[in-house]
Amino acid sequence: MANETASVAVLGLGHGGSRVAAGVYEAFPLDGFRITAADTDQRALDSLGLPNTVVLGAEWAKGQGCGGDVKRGERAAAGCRKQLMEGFGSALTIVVAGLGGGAGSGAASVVARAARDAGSPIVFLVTLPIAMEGRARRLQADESLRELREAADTVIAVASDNLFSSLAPDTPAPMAFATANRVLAETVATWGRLFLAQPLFPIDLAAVRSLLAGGPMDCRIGVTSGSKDATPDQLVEELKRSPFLGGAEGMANAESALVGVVGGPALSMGQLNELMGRLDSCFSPNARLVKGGGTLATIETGPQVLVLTCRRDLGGEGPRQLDLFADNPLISRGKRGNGLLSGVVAPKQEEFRLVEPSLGVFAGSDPTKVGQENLDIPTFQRRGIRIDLGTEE
Ligand SMILES: Nc1nc2c(ncn2[C@@H]2O[C@H](COP(=O)(O)OP(=O)(O)OP(=O)(O)O)[C@@H](O)[C@H]2O)c(=O)[nH]1
Ligand SMILES: [Mg+2]
Repeated sequence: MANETASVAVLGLGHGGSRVAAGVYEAFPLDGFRITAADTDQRALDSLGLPNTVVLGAEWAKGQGCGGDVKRGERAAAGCRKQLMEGFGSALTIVVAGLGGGAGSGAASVVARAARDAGSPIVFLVTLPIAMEGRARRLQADESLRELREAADTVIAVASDNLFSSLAPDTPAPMAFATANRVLAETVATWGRLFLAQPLFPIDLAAVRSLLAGGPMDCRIGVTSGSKDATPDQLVEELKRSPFLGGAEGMANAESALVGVVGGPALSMGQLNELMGRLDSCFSPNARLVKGGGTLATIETGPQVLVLTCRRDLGGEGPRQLDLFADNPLISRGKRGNGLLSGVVAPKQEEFRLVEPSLGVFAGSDPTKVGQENLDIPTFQRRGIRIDLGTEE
């Protein structure tokens, strides 16, 4: 964790992400956050009242949205890489975007690759569309998420459905999004504060990454607003009502979780201990908890709690069964015959994609050369041998 002289960069991408960034700016003005919003849509950006905005692809996107075209979003962001990277010197960059559209999704992958190349600490907090936005949008968001996870290792994806299922059906639509934006802004702010705080016990990105490792995770977030004089029990009750969390069940079902508490300078070890004890009891004894706690001089409210729960995402259907033998004429199955393995469905081993010649762990070491050949590069790559995977004529 950094100290109070450090800053945290918040970067909102696309319309949804920018609105969350604006929410952080409005609600947490003193926190040492460096807040920027970037979108191709100039009017949407102008309506936010943020001092730092980046109009992506201004020369050719003409200040318009991308109409859900991720490639346009990517192209627009690629031309503004420098501006998007301006906060990379901070202790942490937190990127927020709603996946499923064009600008935010496209820009997120550009920013992820830029941060990876620069070695900058970065967290992505992204939302997945609500079911009623349609299957096409959801599939597009899934694809954007897959790409993002390839380029970045700290990606927290929360399902907007979790939020909307916790609201009354007669909640007006604008209020529903306003609630989402408020909760996401509080999450970003508490997350940033945890990284800026004087640690009572520290939390770092490696610990967060360890929660997200091991396959796609179904993540939920819960946050409290820091009401003054709230008792530990009241804070836990407030946390359970946090709309993205899924209530007490959301915590009880978690396989692992981050539990962070950040308070003002008066927060004592005793208070922290009591609060952590109450929070512990919300989780299964088998859940792996990563904890952090600290204080920040700028906090005048009561302690704020942030919880990120993780559970392996089985896509709601359990592990998918793949037919290993579908295209193998030597093995008959189903109506094709009565072979020994007839009807067998077995899991399929993923195939490694062939990559550019790579030095792998030998990168940066002195090459072992014989003549012109670098023996640190695998032979099949060095000699350009094509491996017959049985997929080409
Ligand atoms: N939290 C939040 N999510 C939003 C909001 N508006 C849209 N979303 C979600 O974010 C997803 C992407 O929408 P936008 O952010 O409007 O899209 P964009 O990135 O601006 O992309 P284009 O408009 O296609 O250029 C949507 O499918 C919604 O699920 C909002 O105000 N708040
Ligand atoms: Mg837009």
